[in-house]
Amino acid sequence: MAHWKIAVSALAAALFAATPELPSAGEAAAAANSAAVSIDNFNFTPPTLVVAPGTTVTWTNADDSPHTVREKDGKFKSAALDTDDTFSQTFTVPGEYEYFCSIHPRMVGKVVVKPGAKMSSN
Ligand SMILES: [Cu+2]
Repeated sequence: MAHWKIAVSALAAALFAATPELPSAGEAAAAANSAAVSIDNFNFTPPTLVVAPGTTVTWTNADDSPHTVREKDGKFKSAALDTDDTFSQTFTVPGEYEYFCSIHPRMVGKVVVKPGAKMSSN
């Protein structure tokens, strides 16, 4: 894991070196801070999403059934999402945010906000 992060950092540094205007690594990370969760077949995918603080997460309902995204303590909640509707939430405070679908409470997911987390598309 540590080696992977070093490799990514090195790659990022190489990319920045080739760019005329050199953003700091922090600025580059902030600019890229978005992530997606799909709601499909009564599942949140990925079920656990790890993001850096400042990331905007967008849920998209790919199901024919309506779903919601509701944090277990009510920190955020969407309206009912019909097919192809989206809901976005920006996470600034590190922590673990467990959420569920209030229409189908067995549908659960989690967003983990962790400083230094790299963008992940899986
Ligand atoms: Cu649902």
